[in-house]
Amino acid sequence: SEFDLVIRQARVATASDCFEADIGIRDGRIEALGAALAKGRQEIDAAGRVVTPGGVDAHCHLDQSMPPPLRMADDFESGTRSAACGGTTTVIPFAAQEKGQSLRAAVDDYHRRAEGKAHIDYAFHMIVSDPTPTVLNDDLPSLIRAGYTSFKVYMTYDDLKLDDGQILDVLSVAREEGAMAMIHAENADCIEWLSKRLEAAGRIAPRFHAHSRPMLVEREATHRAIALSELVDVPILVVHVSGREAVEQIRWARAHGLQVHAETCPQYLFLTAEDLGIDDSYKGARCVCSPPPRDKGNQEVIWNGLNDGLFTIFSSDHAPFRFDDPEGKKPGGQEVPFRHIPNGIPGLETRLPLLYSEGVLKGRITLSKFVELTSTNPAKAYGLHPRKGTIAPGSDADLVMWDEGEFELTNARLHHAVDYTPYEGMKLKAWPGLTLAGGEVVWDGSNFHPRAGRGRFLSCGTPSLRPQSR
Ligand code: DUC
Ligand code: ZN
Ligand code: ZN
Ligand code: ZN
Repeated sequence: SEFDLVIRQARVATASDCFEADIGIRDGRIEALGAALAKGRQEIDAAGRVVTPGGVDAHCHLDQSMPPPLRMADDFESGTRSAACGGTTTVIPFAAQEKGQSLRAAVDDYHRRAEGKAHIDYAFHMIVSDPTPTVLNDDLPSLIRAGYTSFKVYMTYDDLKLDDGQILDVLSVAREEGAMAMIHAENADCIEWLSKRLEAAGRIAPRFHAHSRPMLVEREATHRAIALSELVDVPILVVHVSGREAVEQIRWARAHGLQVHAETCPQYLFLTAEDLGIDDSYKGARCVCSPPPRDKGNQEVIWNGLNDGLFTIFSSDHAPFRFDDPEGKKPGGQEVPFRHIPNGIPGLETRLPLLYSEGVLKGRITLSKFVELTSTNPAKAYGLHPRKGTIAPGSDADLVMWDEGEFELTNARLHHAVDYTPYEGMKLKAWPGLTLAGGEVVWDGSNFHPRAGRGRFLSCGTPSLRPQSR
């Protein structure tokens, strides 16, 4: 029978191959790949154009509860809109447990936040902030079995952080149930001690955020996270790795045969600590995130790690706060000391074009490596492969067709609800010219095609990343 849609003569790129093929789509799935496929009711000519699997953004924050007056700018509607226009077709944001709240209540709460709003498919990681006996013995194991097969733990942030004993407890559950544990590795006490000293000395401008979290703070916590994972004998994934010192710890772990996966993000390739300010201007608040961006030398270390297999996943860590807003970077309308600036920068829509343009088209990584880092590996790590993360018969018809040319990255181009992009003015050589989600056009290169509720909740299976060899 007839295809719903045929994409003709695409340069199909997967994590393992690049080849020319027609892509036949029916009922939202890829049904056939091959030469001269039969006609479709709709046809798209992709001659000479690269087609990649839709991006899987496995680290983003949407509509996550914040202490008042703070509020995230993007909910599941605007966040998934922005993602789709940047070539991402699956997001995995967080269902964050608050202290005193049951983990189940947290998951239910985030389902309600997403219900009927998402333009693309979504799953959830849990954030475990209160590992009570009930959470450890009942909620966490049963939620993992119910399709929430990953969770994040924090070593810093007062309202989220776990101590080492608590981390060992939750890692034991991950081992028992085969879940993927993501770890935010920064030493909370060092940050607290440095922050107090800086504040006492009147050093409160946004740029001092970077001084309060130097690389050793991340290096020590990364090493400790690795040791905890070794003790429990369970793989971990170290999220948002910012530079050389954490990378050295991860290389050390791999050399000792430990299963440590690593994620990095665009801010560690394209921003430096100078973007937090070279003087006491408040503008730098826009780039306050944790860990902070480092320097040019560290950007090169991250590029090398992307190319040589150190990194498993490239995510945005989209954490959307408006700059000129009492709910955002100016809490209550005030320019506040760096400690009170909400952490995070937007990046859902810019993640793929930045890496494609600056990585693939500048020869720093191959096209297959791009697909692996942005789509295939995140799908595998969180149990969504091969439904997501590849172009193959039976996979969802989540695809991106790339335009090459001159694209100035400006916030006016973007579809999030944030009032800035940290990458304003960058000249890129590529941008998604078409995004298909479940076989439907959501982005055609000029226009967004909304259908809130098109995105479905994805129950995650067992993580299926291959063991690391280096
Ligand atoms: N750091 C985090 O740990 N989460 C959200 C944003 C940020 O900067
Ligand atoms: Zn984090
Ligand atoms: Zn994050
Ligand atoms: Zn259109």
